[in-house]
Amino acid sequence: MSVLRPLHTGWTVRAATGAPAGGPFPATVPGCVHTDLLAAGAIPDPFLDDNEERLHWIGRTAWEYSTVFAGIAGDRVDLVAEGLDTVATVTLNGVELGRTANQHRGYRFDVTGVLRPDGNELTVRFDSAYDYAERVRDTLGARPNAYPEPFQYIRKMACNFGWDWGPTVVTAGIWQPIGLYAWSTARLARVRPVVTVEGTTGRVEVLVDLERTAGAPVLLRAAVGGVEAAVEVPAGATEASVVLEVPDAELWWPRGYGPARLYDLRVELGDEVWSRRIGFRTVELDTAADADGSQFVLRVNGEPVFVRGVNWIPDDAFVTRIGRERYAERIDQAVAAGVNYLRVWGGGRYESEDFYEVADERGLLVGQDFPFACSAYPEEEPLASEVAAEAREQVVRLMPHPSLVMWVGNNENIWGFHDWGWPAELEGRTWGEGYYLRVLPAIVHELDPTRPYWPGSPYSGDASIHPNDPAHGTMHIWDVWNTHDYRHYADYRPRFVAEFGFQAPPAFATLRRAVSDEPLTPQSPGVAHHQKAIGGNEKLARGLEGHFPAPATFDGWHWATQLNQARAIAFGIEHFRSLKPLCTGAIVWQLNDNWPVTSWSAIDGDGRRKPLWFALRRVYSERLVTIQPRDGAPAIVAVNDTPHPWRTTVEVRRLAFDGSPRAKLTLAVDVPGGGAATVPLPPELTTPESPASELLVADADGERALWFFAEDVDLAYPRAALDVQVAASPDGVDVRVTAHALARDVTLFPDRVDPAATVDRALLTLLPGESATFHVRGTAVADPAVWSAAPVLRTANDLVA
Ligand code: BMA
Repeated sequence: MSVLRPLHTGWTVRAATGAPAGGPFPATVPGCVHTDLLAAGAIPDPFLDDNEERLHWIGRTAWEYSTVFAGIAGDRVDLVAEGLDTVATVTLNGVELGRTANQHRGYRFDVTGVLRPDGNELTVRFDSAYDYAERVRDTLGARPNAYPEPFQYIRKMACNFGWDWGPTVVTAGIWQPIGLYAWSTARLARVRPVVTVEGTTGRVEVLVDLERTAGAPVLLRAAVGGVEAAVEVPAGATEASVVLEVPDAELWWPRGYGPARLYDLRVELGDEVWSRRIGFRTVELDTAADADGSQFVLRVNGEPVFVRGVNWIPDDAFVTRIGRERYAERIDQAVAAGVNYLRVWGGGRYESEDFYEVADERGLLVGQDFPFACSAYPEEEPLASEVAAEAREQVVRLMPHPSLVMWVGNNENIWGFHDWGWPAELEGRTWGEGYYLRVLPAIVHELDPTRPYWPGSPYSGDASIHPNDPAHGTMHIWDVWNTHDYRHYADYRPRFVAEFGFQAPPAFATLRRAVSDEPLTPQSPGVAHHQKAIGGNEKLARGLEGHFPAPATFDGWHWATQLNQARAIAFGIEHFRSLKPLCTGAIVWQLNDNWPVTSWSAIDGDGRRKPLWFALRRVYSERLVTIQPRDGAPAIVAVNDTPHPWRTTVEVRRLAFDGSPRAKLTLAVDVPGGGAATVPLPPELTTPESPASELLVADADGERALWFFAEDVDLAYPRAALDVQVAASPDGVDVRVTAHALARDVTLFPDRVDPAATVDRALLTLLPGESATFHVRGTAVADPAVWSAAPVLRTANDLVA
């Protein structure tokens, strides 16, 4: 007999040390203290204006959660806490059950002798994470960190202490489910399904660890895909295994290669049931040396997959607010942009079951960083044991998920050691190298030998090679955002770009909701507070130089910087994809935000898509036509990420801005499955008579690539002459825009009309005489005047003319 009883009701929280708002307040479990205080009306919303600044005391306070509940009967009863954030003392009926200091672990306490039939009092006291981390720092010695916060001295999500896109909200609370578990004889302490494919057979070796109260034999059963197996576990044994073989198993394929077939795997011990959805697929990371350095090729079921990726950060600074629906919405936004890979960045968490289940279903690939980021981590106690314990737990928790294809040791820490002056500051102290090169790979290899491990992002595969060497393994490109123009992406010939990014403000409606400044300006206090990057606004302005004139108004700044972000990242991706197969992946920094902020994201903190998202959808199309410089002249490059050959006809035209034809050519292009083809163009196409007022247009299979012979600032754009007609539709309005002169990057901002409204396309370039319909949802406003003018309707022409 086993029974699980959640303990999620009747909780209160109060400050256990002096605090401006002490409670007790009703508490949500799972949850955290900030959201409890917010729900009680005890604090203002930390995401609005600069409220965050006045709430740092919360992270410096000790908090006590308590509840009273009735007991349950059993031979053995455990209190199971799947996650405590972070420095907790757990007490039941006055008896201290244990102390914990790791957000990334779960805990189980035997409460059989302590539990009463009724009136049980459970308290979980959380000491200040700062106090703990600072004590560890003072004991072990301070080490370098890119941020002035002590997050590397405590096993708690780093970005909870703030980041260059996130608020500092140091949380405490019971952040994962908690409950009582009553059982007898034996229970499943750990289940490890090792899933492999042999020929056409899908194989699952189910490795089980048992915990026992009695020595009696127990029956272990497992089933998958109609195949069953059972074994009697003899009295006293605490390990057992069964093997299941599914003949002619259907494979789990990543998006673009085939269906993401999942199988239910069910494991039973007595009446206890453990079930997960698994997928049969193989994964290999091929880092073989070649003439250009060493490659970084991900192969799934033997097929090399070009990674069209985005970096994923926790989708809310208060992660306990992110439910299944929110995960699905955000991940589906990535999917709709053509993304096939999510990198779970190391300043966050080991992502949730919801995240991985959605990724499994969508056929997405996921690389999970171990949570270490941008700082030197001590390898002494109390951290060493915590790191090993959490890694063992999390590798096993996530191994059923077919979407998980790679473990990565850390974010930028090996790079930091090489380039950020750490050795001098460290004076011989540890910095985490042992975790990344020895401890973590050994744990992955021991517990989940089916998955590749890579020591860092970035990493070059060998300690003697610079970790960010473009010719080897993965690299991060940050000089573009920090110091260089975005055309500098083209100077790189990288094997795999795991981070590169460019900032822009969030959608106007998002900024307006979060900031009450009147008027809003790029420098007004609330807008400035919602920009966390050092010199962020100056870098935005510098990034415009040579592309667009310095904007004179807030609306001009907002549009110009959003457009420039989209242009910069599209420029980078088209270049990296055109290098296929030299380059095998690009992961944009970053998909999402964790509050309303100016950042590198494609989707802002309120879930609104920036123009960058629409640019991604174009350049992450599995078949891409792009025009790239080759031997000093523009050439057609067709990139085919599908496994099937692609034969297409490309019509290339050189046109004057007024639409008059200058030259034309029709090309038949053959691109092998998974390949790319480059086709040079003859001089009559590549040589303009007037570089400032001509362009190349390449049309193929409904996709269009453009080439301008100069930057926007130097182009003789006509004043955009757009006709706008609006018609009601069942869920909004259709806005039909007709161009009478060349109109570049035509974009509608429906959130300027109604914060609830969204649009299905953006950044369309219309040649003279062309029309496009923008389908707007969520508003009934049908007055054409509203949809015809800035700041609702914008073009690149506006910024220059
Ligand atoms: C890299 C990332 C993040 C950071 C981003 C932008 O360092 O790994 O740490 O947010 O650049 O600065």
